[in-house]
Amino acid sequence: MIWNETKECMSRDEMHNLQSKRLIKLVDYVYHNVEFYRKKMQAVGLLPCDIKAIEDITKLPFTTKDDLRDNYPFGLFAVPNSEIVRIHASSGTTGKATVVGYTRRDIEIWSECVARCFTMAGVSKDDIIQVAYGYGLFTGGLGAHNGAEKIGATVVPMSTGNSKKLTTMMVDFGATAIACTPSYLLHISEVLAEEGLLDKIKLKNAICGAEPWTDQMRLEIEKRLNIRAFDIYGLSEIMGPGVACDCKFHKGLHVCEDHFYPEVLDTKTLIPVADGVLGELAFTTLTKEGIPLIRYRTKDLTSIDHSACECGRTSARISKFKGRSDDMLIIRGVNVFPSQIEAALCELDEVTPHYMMIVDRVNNLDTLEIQVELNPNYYTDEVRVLESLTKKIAHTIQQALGINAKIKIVEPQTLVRSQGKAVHVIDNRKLI
Ligand code: DLL
Repeated sequence: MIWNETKECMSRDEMHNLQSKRLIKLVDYVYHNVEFYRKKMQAVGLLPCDIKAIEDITKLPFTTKDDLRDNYPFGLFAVPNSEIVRIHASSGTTGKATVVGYTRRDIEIWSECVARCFTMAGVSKDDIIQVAYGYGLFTGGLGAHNGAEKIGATVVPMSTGNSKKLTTMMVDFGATAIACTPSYLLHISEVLAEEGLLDKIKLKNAICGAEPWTDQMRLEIEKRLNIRAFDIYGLSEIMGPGVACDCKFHKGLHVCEDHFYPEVLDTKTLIPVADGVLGELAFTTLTKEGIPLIRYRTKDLTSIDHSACECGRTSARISKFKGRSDDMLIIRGVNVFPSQIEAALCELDEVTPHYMMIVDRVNNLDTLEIQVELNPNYYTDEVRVLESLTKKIAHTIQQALGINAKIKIVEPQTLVRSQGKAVHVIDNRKLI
């Protein structure tokens, strides 16, 4: 089976040859089946025969989310609709939805990749796994579901929407694994604590993704639930969850690079950067039939490492994501990622990692307010204690971000809990 250890341990040379072979086939495939790519290649005088090895990938033009939107809904599909067995789509909150179509073989490969990731995260056929990503057009639910079934685990398709039912079933069914967003798992840990169920669960592993989260947040979740948590990455345009996942050493996410060729690009020149240098991640789908994408710019910021991992896997690893280039806020000229606040708050026992950033502009000056929730164990309404805690948080945030922020401490359970991707920023400047 493709998702077992053997396949992942192919040598770098073997991987290189496989990627080259697959890229040559892919370019020929898109040239003859997708008008968009044929025109793009013709525009730069490129023919399929010009691509002879994986290194030639840099000759090919990039693809962006706008290209998907401009060709909405099916314009980039490489097969007739009769070959497509499933459609997924992104939410489209900032424009038209981006639509992706899968052939039967695409679904099989997707399941294999998720199975590989879940195996890396310690899930086996003996596990009972609650899938608490949303089922529907979002790829999280069905993607995780198919991968877990492929391993032979017992899948409980919870989806999102009812945390109490989830925690009750977690206890009653003896669930040993869960797949959901990290922010939702943090919330689940609170519900379990409130209901006095923490010592009744059998949970061992969590596979969390779909949004950026820090190592500090991972350690917090692991401590609260006494489990091991793993980071799974993916995006609907490329496949869904299962593009990459971290192993028990947590030193970067192993990319399923026999199917998704990763490049990290300088954000200004778009030239691939060396290992270890931060840049924008781009993927080429080496085996996808439904909607193959060439050099798709993800906007996700990471670095790449091609050295072998302590776990023995030889696949390239991408560093944990700081965020997307379009998540980065510029506040008073300083670049700020919401994940920096999460990391800073995890250092403080008095507060929870829940937070909300409110960015505004007053008299042409950017202002930042950070609402932070008090840890219920430290609950106090003594003004002096709160004042000194506010100062302590402000200092920690100042050290982490390099700018001052107004800290507003709010009562436990005040900030909205998300069941899918968490929203941490209200940027009122966009409305001005
Ligand atoms: O979020 C697919 C997914 C589902 C991945 C479940 C993992 C688990 P989209 O809705 O298309 O697909 O959003 C993709 O989410 O470009 C990243 O910005 C972000 N993202 C996904 N996984 C991670 C992660 C799914 N582990 C976008 N860390 C991506 C940081 C992530 N960001």
